[in-house]
Amino acid sequence: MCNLCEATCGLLLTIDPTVDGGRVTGVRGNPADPLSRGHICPKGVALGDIHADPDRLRRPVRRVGDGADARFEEIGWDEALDLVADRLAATVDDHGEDALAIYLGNPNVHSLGAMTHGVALAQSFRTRNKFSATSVDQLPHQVIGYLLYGHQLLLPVPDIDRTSYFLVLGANPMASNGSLMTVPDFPGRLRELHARGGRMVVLDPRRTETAKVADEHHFVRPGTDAWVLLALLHVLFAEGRTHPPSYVDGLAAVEELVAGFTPELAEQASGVPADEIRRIARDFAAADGAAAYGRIGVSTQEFGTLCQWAVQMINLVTGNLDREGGVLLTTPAIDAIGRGLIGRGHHDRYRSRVRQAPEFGGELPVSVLREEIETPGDGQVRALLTVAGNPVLSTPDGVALDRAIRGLDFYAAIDLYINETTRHADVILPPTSLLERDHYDLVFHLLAVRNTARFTPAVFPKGRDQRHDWEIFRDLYLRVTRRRRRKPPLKRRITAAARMRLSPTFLIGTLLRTGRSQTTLTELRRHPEGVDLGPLRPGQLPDRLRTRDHRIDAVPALVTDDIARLREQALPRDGELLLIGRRHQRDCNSWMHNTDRLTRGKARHQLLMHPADLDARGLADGAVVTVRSRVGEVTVEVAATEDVMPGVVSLPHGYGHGRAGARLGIAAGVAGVSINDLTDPERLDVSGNAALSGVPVTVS
Ligand SMILES: Nc1nc2c(c(=O)[nH]1)N[C@H]1C(S)=C(S)[C@@H](COP(=O)(O)OP(=O)(O)OC[C@H]3O[C@@H](n4cnc5c(=O)[nH]c(N)nc54)[C@H](O)[C@@H]3O)O[C@H]1N2
Ligand SMILES: Nc1nc2c(c(=O)[nH]1)N[C@H]1C(S)=C(S)[C@@H](COP(=O)(O)OP(=O)(O)OC[C@H]3O[C@@H](n4cnc5c(=O)[nH]c(N)nc54)[C@H](O)[C@@H]3O)O[C@H]1N2
Ligand code: SF4
Ligand SMILES: [Mo]
Repeated sequence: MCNLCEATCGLLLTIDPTVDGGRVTGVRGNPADPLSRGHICPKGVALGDIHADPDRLRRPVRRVGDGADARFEEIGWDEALDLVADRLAATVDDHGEDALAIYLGNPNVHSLGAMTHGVALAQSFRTRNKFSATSVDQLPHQVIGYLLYGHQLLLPVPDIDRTSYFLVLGANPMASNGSLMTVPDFPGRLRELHARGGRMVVLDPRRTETAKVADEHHFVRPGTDAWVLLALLHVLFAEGRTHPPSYVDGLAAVEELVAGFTPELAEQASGVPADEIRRIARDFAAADGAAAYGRIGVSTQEFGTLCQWAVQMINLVTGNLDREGGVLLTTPAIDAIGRGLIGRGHHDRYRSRVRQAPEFGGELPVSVLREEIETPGDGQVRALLTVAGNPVLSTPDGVALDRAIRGLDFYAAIDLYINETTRHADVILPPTSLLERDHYDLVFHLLAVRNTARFTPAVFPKGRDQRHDWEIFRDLYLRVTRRRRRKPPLKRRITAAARMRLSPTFLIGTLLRTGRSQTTLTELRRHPEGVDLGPLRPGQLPDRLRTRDHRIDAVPALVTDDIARLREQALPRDGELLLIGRRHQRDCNSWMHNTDRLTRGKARHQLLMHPADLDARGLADGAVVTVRSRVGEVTVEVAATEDVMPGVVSLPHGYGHGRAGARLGIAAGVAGVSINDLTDPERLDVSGNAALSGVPVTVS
């Protein structure tokens, strides 16, 4: 099973065992996989390249020297683990728990060991300064899951295999392969939807790969989706097209809240014609199974939480929640929610020291990390641990964060590579690669468009002198605890240490044997292609709600208060440009740009701009332009295209390798610039999620 994105495709590898202890010579999609049905994308083909990559770290390294003179030298595991444990323990003993910051990057959710052991290690540090990629991504979804359904990951999934109307905002599954909707073979599933007579409607400021295969695409001005979504609700209520389930409270209040949000107002704000909004609302309500879906384009904006609330409301008031062809909850073999492996979430139990930003689920918005490092005082961050992340490229104002990280007393990273962030680490601890470790997906079975269970045993034995990530987490936990002056209570320590010593695979076996799992590890080992547990099941609500009264409160205060803020939103001025991001099928967030297979051919990191906007500035296609925001500037080639809405420019996310140069094994022509040198850490949604989309910029 490929773990590079949320699609989790089943693969068939061909191995030549005679080269270097085993080399991948071929990668294909596995037609027998009950979820991915043979799908593969170019990144999956590159899995073997990661394994064989000479740039990939196999042993711990220690940084020697600073700045341009810095280099890394290999050291032994014991020395490296001792060094990291000494410094982490000393930091929290001398300066308090909050002096250590932890950042968990995206690949953690794609690693079994990170889920079973990494989260436990992070939680063993009692610091408030915990961060992750969540707050530059899907935090609004989690907040809404928590507020409406009582659990941050109780997120209904579009029933794409049976729906007849699929409304998509701010997502490009043709390139991303889906997110918070594990949907391998999106192109195939869309063809089937069309063959059934179904429709897909896309709202996006760019005519994306997904928009191009949709039945309808409407340009929407970045950051104004909330107007459109509230107007859709307005029409549904005004025309009596609602038939909500009985377990929902507060719908009269919702009707009142959206009363002023007419399609005409939405048109002014968003550019989507009022008549089209009315028609979409009617089509949606009339469809025999309809699903509204909004992903990071509508999460990473100033009204992300409001957007995600409205998306849920549209599904709910039209009777499409928990309905075949609408949006449904999964029933995975390991129910990580029901069994309490993932907590419900909590909000505003404490706030960040400098900006007073509220926590969610024990994490603070990563947009405050820089100021927590650089602002002196009690609780100032002095040491950092990152696991599988690259916040210098992936979080707002990367230039400032880069500087702040350089100023830390100590920084340790657990990562496969030296990247723009980990190059500042004092020590990097590299785990085994995916092909050397067992995998069971605890997260994405939970979000998949079909119920299946798949276990992937390690393809290659662990190399000599290598460690799995869970072993690194275990060893750090044991060593840090031993060194702490103030240790946790003995009983808790013994239980935690015993649990840290159990392998992830053992834990998966136990979880499958107990509970109400529909399969066992033995069966999954006999069927490496996976076991089919059937289509998603309707009729699970209100039983599965985790709210205290098993009802849905449709009007959580956090959301309704934000509607007032929306009314005050300044609409873009004429001539103003708004910056959005994009993903390409061959990109994998900020890594894998050192692989020839995924980067050969024409560079694809240009600034996309509408010809009319170029003309207005006397610029030509191919010119080198300077893009400026409140925060910073970048210089990049511009490409003219009518695929972006006038007034919108787009840069891909995950580029900007130039700052570290060829040292990362990335060719100069591939390096590009980082969109997050322009994004603004002051622009947050109410959830604390970064508003990465719709950043005002100038281009000259
Ligand atoms: N402007 C803008 N910013 C964005 C986004 C955007 O669309 N626009 N997207 C956001 C999103 S959705 C995300 S998820 C974040 C991603 O941001 P991050 O999670 O911070 O970064 P990644 O680029 O995913 O970097 C992952 C790192 O993990 C390492 N790695 C890979 N596999 C493993 C492993 O198994 N173990 C360990 N220990 N390390 C591993 C890789 O070498 C790489 O260095 O970026 C966010 N930032
Ligand atoms: N090939 C590839 N696949 C990936 C990744 C990758 O880096 N490369 N990353 C993975 C990760 S970590 C994630 S989280 C998922 C994300 O998966 P998706 O959510 O599908 O991500 P994007 O492709 O960035 O699509 C976001 C869309 O939102 C649009 N958009 C921007 N601003 C707005 C706005 O204000 N309103 C509306 N309506 N639309 C807007 C953009 O034009 C873009 O088309 O992809 C995953 N899959
Ligand atoms: S879509 Fe590509 S990267 Fe994602 S899981 Fe499938 S093969 Fe891997
Ligand atoms: Mo993400």
